[in-house]
Amino acid sequence: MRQFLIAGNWKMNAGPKEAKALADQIAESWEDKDTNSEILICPPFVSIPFVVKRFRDTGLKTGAQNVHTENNGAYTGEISTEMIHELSCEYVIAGHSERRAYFFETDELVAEKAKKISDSGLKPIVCVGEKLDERKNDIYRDVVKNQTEAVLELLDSSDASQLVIAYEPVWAIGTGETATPEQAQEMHAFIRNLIADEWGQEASESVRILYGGSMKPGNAEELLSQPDVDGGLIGGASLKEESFSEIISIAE
Ligand code: 3PY
Repeated sequence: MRQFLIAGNWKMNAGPKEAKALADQIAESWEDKDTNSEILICPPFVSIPFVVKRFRDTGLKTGAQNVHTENNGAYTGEISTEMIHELSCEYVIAGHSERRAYFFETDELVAEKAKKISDSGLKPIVCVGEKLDERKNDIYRDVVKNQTEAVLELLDSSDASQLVIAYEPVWAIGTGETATPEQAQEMHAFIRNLIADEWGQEASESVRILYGGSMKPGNAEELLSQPDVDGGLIGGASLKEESFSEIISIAE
């Protein structure tokens, strides 16, 4: 039985002041919740310490949105897994489509990041997903296959229970569009089959596959009820306590 992971990706939103206030609201509403899901927030780097501090002893978790593959050195502007570890984060997102699009991250680099995250004892949330033209041209399965297999080749089946994959169709990010539950389930099952082919059935059953791309209270129930959807990576709706809390309740 896979535990749901409900993860908020704040992207480049919520600097320290706003993050403190939002973390406070989330932690307060969490006090009355009785949930079996794992709840995670990934703030911008500068806000991580404030969210970690507020979430201490609550069971709520904090993660980072990106990482470099080296431990330290002359990489101006970058952050290492060791630094993220030191902040008491548990997860790191790798290969969000915005990083693939605006920072030219390739499948190979994303896989290297996932390997580095995993080797350092943190848990990778690897984002995969096709663009609109790739869906229209019916090559979306090939795109997601290449993205996923690059990661499966560098990691191995012993990493399965720590690995999270987020299927985020790019055409559903920041557009208000969402994949239908059937489209999401088809792709989640497809990804799980790729894992089974590479690592075996048992390992494939322990990898959590999240849906991302405009998940909100209005569509969360249908998406989360699909058999291969193990939670959500939530953008805009995680920046509002009410909508994030509502998704957490729906996940129950
Ligand atoms: C979104 O929901 O917009 C996301 O990109 C989540 O990562």
